[in-house]
Amino acid sequence: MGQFGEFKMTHELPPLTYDYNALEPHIDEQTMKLHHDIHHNGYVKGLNNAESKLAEARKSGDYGLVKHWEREAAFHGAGHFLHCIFWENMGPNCGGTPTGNLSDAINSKFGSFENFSKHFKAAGGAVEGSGWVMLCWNTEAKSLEILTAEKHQNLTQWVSVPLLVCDVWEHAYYLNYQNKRAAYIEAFFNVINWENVSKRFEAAC
Ligand code: MN3
Repeated sequence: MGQFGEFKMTHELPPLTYDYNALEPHIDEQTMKLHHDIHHNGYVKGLNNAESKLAEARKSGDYGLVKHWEREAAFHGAGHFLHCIFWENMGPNCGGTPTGNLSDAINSKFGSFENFSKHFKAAGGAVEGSGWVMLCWNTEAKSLEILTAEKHQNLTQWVSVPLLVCDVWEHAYYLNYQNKRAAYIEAFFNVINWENVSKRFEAAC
């Protein structure tokens, strides 16, 4: 790292905790492999690069490119952290419906699980271009919310903690579902690890 040897590359691609083919037939092996190893890894590299450039700027006092690197940190950082949640939100032999406090909170906010899933699927289908649909916990309002993101970092309520995130970039589904994003989101519900979502909910609220 030359003169900036004190900077540590802190972000790493986390390994999947299940096989690339474990989510078949809902999400295919090749999509998982490309998505995790290539796409997600690109965000890890991009975030580390942006953070190293910002560290250099602090050291040199030259903030001429600060706007650019802050934008890069937002895009790649949001991309990295959302994918970390996404992989853990899914699993083999999952799907079904939530239980316990999360189930109660979903029923209380949305009326029923069915109402929640209709809203979530519609919002995911309506994301313009590349983005995400998420179930979040708003830490100020103390309330569950369905929010969407364009790219990774645009559109949000800043105080929200993502609990369940669904990647609706074309790289998440195009090999298997082509243009049928709705069919992919429908299939995503068969691999949701509600235990992981519940764990995130209990930690956030
Ligand atoms: Mn992705």
